This record gives sequence, C-alpha cells and structure tokens, in this order.
Amino acid sequence: MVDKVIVTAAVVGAEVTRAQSPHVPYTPAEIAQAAVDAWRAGAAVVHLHARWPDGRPSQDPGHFREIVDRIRLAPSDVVIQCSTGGAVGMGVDERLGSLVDGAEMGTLNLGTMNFGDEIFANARPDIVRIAARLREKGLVPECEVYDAGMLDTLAWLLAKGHLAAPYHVQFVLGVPGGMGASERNLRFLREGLPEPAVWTGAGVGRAQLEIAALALRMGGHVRVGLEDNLYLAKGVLARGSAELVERAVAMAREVGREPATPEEARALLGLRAGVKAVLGP
Ligand code: KMH
Ligand code: ZN
Repeated sequence: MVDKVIVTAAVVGAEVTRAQSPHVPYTPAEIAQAAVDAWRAGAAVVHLHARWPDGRPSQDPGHFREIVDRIRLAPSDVVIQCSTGGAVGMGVDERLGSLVDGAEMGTLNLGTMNFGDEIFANARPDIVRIAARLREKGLVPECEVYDAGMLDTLAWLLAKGHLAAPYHVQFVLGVPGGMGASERNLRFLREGLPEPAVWTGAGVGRAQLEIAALALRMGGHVRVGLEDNLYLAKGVLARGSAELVERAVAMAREVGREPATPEEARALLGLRAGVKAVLGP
C-alpha cells in the first residue's frame, strides 16, 4: 500500500500581514477561498485562524463560522482544524471562540514560550482547560510542540488523563524563542514521542522546505502555508498557500508518498468520518 502523507495547509496565521505579502487572506471569504484552493492542490487538513477586516487577528466565532460555512459550501470535505492559539496576548476565553460547529480538530499549545519578542502564554491550567473544551466538543486535539519540554507536558497530560487518544502532534520548528529548525532537533523530538503517535513537521520561514523534506523522509506528515512561510523561493512570494501545498505534494511523490485524501486523513487521525453527510449528495 502506498504510504500516505497528510498535508496540512496553514493558510493565514495570526502574524503575517499584507504589508509583507499582498497574498495574505484577511476576510472570511478570502480565508475560505485560500483553504479551498489548498485542498484542491492536495491538502487534506486546513489549519484556520481568522482576521478582522483590517488584518488584526480574530478569534471571533462569527468569523470562524463564516469561514467554515464557506468551505463546506464550496463544497469541500477538507478536515477543518481551528486554532485555539490565536495570537499572543489573547486570553483563553477569547482563544476558545474559534471552536465553532463544523470544526473537527482544535490546536492545543503545550507550553509558554518566547514568541519573537513577545510571550505566548500557555500556563498548565489553561492547557488543561483547552484540552477539556476540545474533549467536550468531540474535537481531536493537535498538540503544538515548539520545544523539547513540551513533550514532557504531553506525557503529563496523558498520565493525568487530561488527554487521550486520538490526538495528533505538530512539531513547529524555527519560531524565534522555540527550538531551531534542524534535522537534529526534529529527530530528537520524534524519538521523544509516546508511541504510537501521528506527527507532522512544520518549519517557519525558509526552513519550511527543509522540515517538509525531512518529515517526508522520516515518515511524518507535513504542514505548509502562508502562516509559517510567505516565499516559494528566495525573493519569490508564494501567490497563496496552494502553491506551497503543490510543492509539498510534488516533494512527497519524489519519495514515493501520495497525499492523503481528507477521508484517509480522518482515518489516520482518528476522526469521525461523515463530512460527506454534511455536504449532502
Ligand atoms: N499565533 C501563535 C501565537 C495555534 O494556531 O494554535 C500561535 C499559533 C498556534 O498559531
Ligand atoms: Zn496557527
């Protein structure tokens, strides 16, 4: 059987701006279109943030509802993952606003860290609270790991019963303040995973390509998109996350792996099947 790779598209994030690239989507319609384009290019999962019309990060449920509805109306059966990380400085109540009906996964950030010149706060009681909300809503957590100690927090959450399978682990490498994007770091983190765990590698900035290539060779899954990286090549802006997905799909095929469909990704991630029912005939 061909080894399947889940390609996740992180289409907007909270940090990148139109001043950096005119291709960063802001409105719900633009974000949904970017997600659908990424799905058409081969992404099985979309990682969603939202923005206010002026580009400020938003965790407003109305924005997320509109994005999710537009994706489903496309119609698209892509797996929808909403960020509970939001942006630095947001409180937990605000961050939880993204978990609207139709979401299938939610992120769970596993620790406090420097995030550029700011602090991304994830106190342990807040992590437990977000994990509980994900469980109540029947959403599969994607555990965001930026540094080695966060794997110990993962083990603690599992031991205390705050987290249980199915869950997914995302290694985000190259955030200034987190672990650097290197092969040594990715291998070290993967060795520290509880078994069995489905994991994805994401590299920030120019490391996106290198981490994707490594993760593909190491049997992991990949995340690409404008949230983490605006460039297709040195000095060449990607015109959207779909271009970055296309490249990840081509890289996967070069090492003998095929992109998973959303339904295949649901099976790998332990998600309920059945979005087809939502989409109708
Ligand atoms: N914007 C970052 C501070 C997540 O989506 O859960 C957090 C982030 C992680 O993007
Ligand atoms: Zn994010």
